[in-house]
Amino acid sequence: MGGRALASRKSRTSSRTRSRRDRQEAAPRVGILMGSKNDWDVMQEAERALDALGIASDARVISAHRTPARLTAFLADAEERGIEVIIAGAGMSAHLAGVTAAHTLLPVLGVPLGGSALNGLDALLSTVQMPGGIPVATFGIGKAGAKNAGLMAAAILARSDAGVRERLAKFREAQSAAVPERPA
Ligand code: RP5
Repeated sequence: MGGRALASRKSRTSSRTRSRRDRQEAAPRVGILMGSKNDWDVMQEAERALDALGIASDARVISAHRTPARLTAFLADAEERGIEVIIAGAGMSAHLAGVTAAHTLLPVLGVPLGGSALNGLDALLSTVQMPGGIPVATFGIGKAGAKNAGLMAAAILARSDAGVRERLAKFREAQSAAVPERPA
């Protein structure tokens, strides 16, 4: 093969390798599921927390009740696609986190959402009262819960990823530094 042809083949190969590597680096490690598109305003807090720590996530509207087939399809190859933790937020009679946990061995972090006649107490109890054998780690109702679920997902990843651990430590330092010593 001539020099030019070889060079062009090398460059094609290296750009193929590069784009494959780029895709791998950007591959989502956390799935953020929510029962309705109306949950996004709250669940975005989880995405923001992960984003700030350089962790790619994949947000999907998937309801345990309204789109059960979409849930099983998402979970069928989630691990294979590189998902390591799943955050599931739902309101009312919230079964999303529990049904998700039933279909995967990945850790599932449940976020109960407000907005119902019972202000999220229904979702909190539905999410937290799992029968023994299928665990869901349950967070607070609403935005603080979604944010903390994102941070907990990061803490889980940090156990085997020094870069995430370092960014998490820096986030904590910056958070402490931003708290004034006096109220005014
Ligand atoms: C749940 O029911 C969803 O997670 C949402 O919080 C709640 C109401 O859904 P929409 O009627 O607003 O779509 O499944």
